[in-house]
Amino acid sequence: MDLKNRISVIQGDITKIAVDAIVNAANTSLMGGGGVDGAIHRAGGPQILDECRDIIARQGKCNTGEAVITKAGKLPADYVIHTVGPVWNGEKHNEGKLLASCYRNSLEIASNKGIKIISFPNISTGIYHFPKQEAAEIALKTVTDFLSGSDAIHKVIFVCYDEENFSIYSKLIGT
Ligand code: AR6
Repeated sequence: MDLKNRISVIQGDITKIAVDAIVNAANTSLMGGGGVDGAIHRAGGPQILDECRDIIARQGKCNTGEAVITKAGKLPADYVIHTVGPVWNGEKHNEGKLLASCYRNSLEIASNKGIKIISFPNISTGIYHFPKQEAAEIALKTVTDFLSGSDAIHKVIFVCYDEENFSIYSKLIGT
């Protein structure tokens, strides 16, 4: 399939999206928080937190740039992939590379699970203050590179909550 048809953008609430997996912008504790993380745990119910607790007990905290997978509880999606974005600090700590790792590691986990359709929020661009334009360029480049190297994942949907991100992604994707 044409790469262009495999990437799309919509504006909305990622907890409402019925796809194989949605991605959560979590923190290293995996114990929930504000923003999209809070919304996912609220809507998905306690099963997600229970699985996160088991993961932390097994491997310790989830480092920035890494990702783990749980079932999605009461959400319409089947799985939640939790990834930890970098806190923006003026690119002093490799934030760009770490953000790219979030997207790449999430896609890697998804393709290993046989997931075909995955939705991403705009990782790090809320409470973690990553500049939105730069974050969108990194997200799109990382996803494009991954999809062009593998047919395992059929479709990636960027779910933008705020108007500014939706407008940035729409321009970059050309819709
Ligand atoms: N659906 C889709 N996107 C959303 C939703 C939603 N329901 N709600 C917010 N967003 P943020 P971060 C967008 O702050 O910057 C948490 O406390 C939002 O507009 O959720 O990675 C975690 O526990 C923004 O564009 O995540 C961490 O401590 C994007 O999601 C910390 O926040 C990301 O904003 C992570 O900060």
